[in-house]
Amino acid sequence: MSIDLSATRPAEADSSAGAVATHCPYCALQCAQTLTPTPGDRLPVTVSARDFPTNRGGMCQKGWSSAEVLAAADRLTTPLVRDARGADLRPATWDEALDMVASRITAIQRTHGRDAVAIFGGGGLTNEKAYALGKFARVALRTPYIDYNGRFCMSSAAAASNRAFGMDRGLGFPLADIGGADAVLIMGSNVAVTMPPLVQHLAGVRSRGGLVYVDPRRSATAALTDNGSGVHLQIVPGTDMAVLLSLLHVLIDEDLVDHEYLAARVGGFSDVRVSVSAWWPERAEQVTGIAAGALRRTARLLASASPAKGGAGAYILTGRGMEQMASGTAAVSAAINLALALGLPGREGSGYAPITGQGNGQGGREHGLKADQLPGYTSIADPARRAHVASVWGVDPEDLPGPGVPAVELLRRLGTDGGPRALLVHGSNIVVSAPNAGAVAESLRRLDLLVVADVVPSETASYADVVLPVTQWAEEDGTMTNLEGRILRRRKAVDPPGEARSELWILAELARRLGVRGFSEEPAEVFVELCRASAGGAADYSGVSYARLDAGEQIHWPCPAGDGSHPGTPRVFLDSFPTPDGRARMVCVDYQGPRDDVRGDAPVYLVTGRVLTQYQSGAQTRRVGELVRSEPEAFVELHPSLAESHRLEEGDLVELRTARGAVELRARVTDAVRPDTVFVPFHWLGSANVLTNDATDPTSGMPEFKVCAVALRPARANEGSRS
Ligand SMILES: Nc1nc2c(c(=O)[nH]1)N[C@H]1C(S)=C(S)[C@@H](COP(=O)(O)OP(=O)(O)OC[C@H]3O[C@@H](n4cnc5c(=O)[nH]c(N)nc54)[C@H](O)[C@@H]3O)O[C@H]1N2
Ligand SMILES: Nc1nc2c(c(=O)[nH]1)N[C@H]1C(S)=C(S)[C@@H](COP(=O)(O)OP(=O)(O)OC[C@H]3O[C@@H](n4cnc5c(=O)[nH]c(N)nc54)[C@H](O)[C@@H]3O)O[C@H]1N2
Ligand code: SF4
Ligand SMILES: [Mo]
Repeated sequence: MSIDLSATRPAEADSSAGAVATHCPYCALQCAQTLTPTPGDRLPVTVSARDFPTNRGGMCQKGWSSAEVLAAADRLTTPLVRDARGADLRPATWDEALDMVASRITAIQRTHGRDAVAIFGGGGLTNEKAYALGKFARVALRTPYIDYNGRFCMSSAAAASNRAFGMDRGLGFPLADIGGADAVLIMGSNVAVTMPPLVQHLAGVRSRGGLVYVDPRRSATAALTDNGSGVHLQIVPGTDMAVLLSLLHVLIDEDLVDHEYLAARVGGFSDVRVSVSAWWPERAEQVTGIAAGALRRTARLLASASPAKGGAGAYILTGRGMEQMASGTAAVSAAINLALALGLPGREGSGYAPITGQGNGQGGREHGLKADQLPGYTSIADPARRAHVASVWGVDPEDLPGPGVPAVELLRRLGTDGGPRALLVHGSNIVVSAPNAGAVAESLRRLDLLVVADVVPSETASYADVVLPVTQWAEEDGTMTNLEGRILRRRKAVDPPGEARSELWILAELARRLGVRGFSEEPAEVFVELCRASAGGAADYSGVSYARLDAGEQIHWPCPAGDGSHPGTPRVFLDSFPTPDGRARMVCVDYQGPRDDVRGDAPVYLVTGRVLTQYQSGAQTRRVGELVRSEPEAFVELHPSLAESHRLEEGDLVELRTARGAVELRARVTDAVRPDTVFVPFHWLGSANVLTNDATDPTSGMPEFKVCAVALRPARANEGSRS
């Protein structure tokens, strides 16, 4: 028998010789994995967890089951084209598919101008692919219309961080630093579900009773505050800002601010002090539903943990629960003001940070997927940066387009008069994940050309004229930048199936057909060019190389070239802030509630978010058997008293309706949500985003995913089964 086994499993696969060290395909924690090729087996690799400072040997179920997506039954293995609207997609050769895309782009641009073609990117793409896609938009298409799904994710935190600190790097410190803090305030980031291995880093603060968690739901992370580990503030949805303004009010009122730090390192405090003077905890209690006493105790807890008061340190961390609002930038500014008043940012053992989301949501915006940014996290409107990047790209700076528009606006303009008539989607499933998704589907139908590059036939791909099959994480080399701004290596373990090709090859081939040279299909070459283009920018990678990363994944940007020995920057702002005067800036912000607030005809708050065993639009995780068994379909969580008043029981179908659309979902009756609130996850077509509001933040372009007003009633389908 042993001879048979060795026949199907070559010797090198049985030893660890073929094993490859890489990182999980999904979220920004980028848990370290080892992939061992298993030729001849149903799954091409086995996945095991590797010890690393972020995941400490842990992985969640999505990471453990990630190999399943490599072998998905409907994995895309050949290009597909549609000969006419209404015709079925049919297999095609690469030449046929790429010729079709190039010739139709050329025709559309000839008739309607360069701006008639747009790109929508994704925060799951490697740094190399994100860079190549940004360059492709600006050099091969010469269109301003490029943006990405990171706009839905990190844009409010990024905008507020940039204006306060002059820089935005997710965590400006290694994740492990939070382990020593006396207090950690987490605003709407359900880490126990969205980054389970991260919870290990909260053990210290929980043992000291210092975890404060703000969420309208008693989520798994809220449960981490039980048994004296901390406190859960179960706020009225969309009122985080009122919590933050009143916490700052208490700090000032009780003279708990860090005067020395404010004098030395911060501008704008005197105005902010006036602006929060009306936010007595008793007033905030009316808005947030949190007792004034609890707000005062929270402010004192944070102050006593702060370095100024001799504490071991404090962190304020924000997540999508607070940021995905049309006032998200202001809310993050309120969080940063609070952190600055406590003297936390730029101090070892303390800080403010947003917890990033996608595997490379960080790198995506650093290398040019965002409408207004060039590589190195620099402004596309800055003449000096245009000149630098144009010289790396070998083009005239005058030929680079200017800033485009944020994602929601881009999607709205598709197919309208003067708007883009063609769209290339790389790494996003917008008909599931964009707000007011029904309107997005309408936009896609208006296009003359939709091209979707993906690993599986996503719901968005079903609208496409051309579908391009691409490689997945285990099939490619590259780099990813995790939630701590740490640059990681993604390494190839197996060949892709069928005709699936790397996006770098696809972009190089398309550029060539459009008459443009200078696109490499080799990740290592693209990385060298990316590093050069980033030189001198905020996210300076010019001192990084594959060789250095292969010797140890210790480098956090910025890492300028210098003499080649710059160690990178694990902790930012220790000496000063990268602002013109070296000081952080407080910004006055006014309280704003949800845009679509509850009213007579829509009396309940709808909040949206995630479950542990599904990822984003579900395109990947809905193809993994054990994850589907765990969460097979969308649902609505509602409180027993709300259920009773609508005569609803566990498992009943509930109709949810907003101004945007209506859905019917199964009820999960639970006292984990407030009686005035229902929760719906967004991982399925026809779930949360049929209902969500696409109003956006004026500064960041972030849509108001998290909170809107909804009407609910038993679905008609229940009536028959009930009587
Ligand atoms: N399992 C899983 N993990 C993931 C992902 C996934 O899809 N699935 N996606 C990854 C990505 S891209 C991201 S961005 C992160 C997101 O990670 P999180 O920010 O943790 O994710 P969400 O579940 O969207 O939202 C967090 C919480 O916000 C709460 N919330 C809703 N409204 C409000 C409000 O008004 N105020 C406050 N304070 N809280 C509110 C929700 O109840 C929810 O528990 O997760 C990453 N990890
Ligand atoms: N209601 C509501 N909606 C939300 C949110 C919310 O909290 N509530 N959260 C928002 C947030 S934070 C985010 S980040 C978005 C995410 O939502 P999406 O942008 O839809 O994210 P994914 O589902 O990860 O989509 C990635 C797609 O790219 C494919 N893919 C994977 N790797 C590659 C690759 O290398 N190349 C290419 N071309 N394709 C690849 C996957 O198969 C998948 O189809 O959703 C947003 N939508
Ligand atoms: S926590 Fe994130 S990176 Fe870690 S295994 Fe789960 S999905 Fe992957
Ligand atoms: Mo995200």
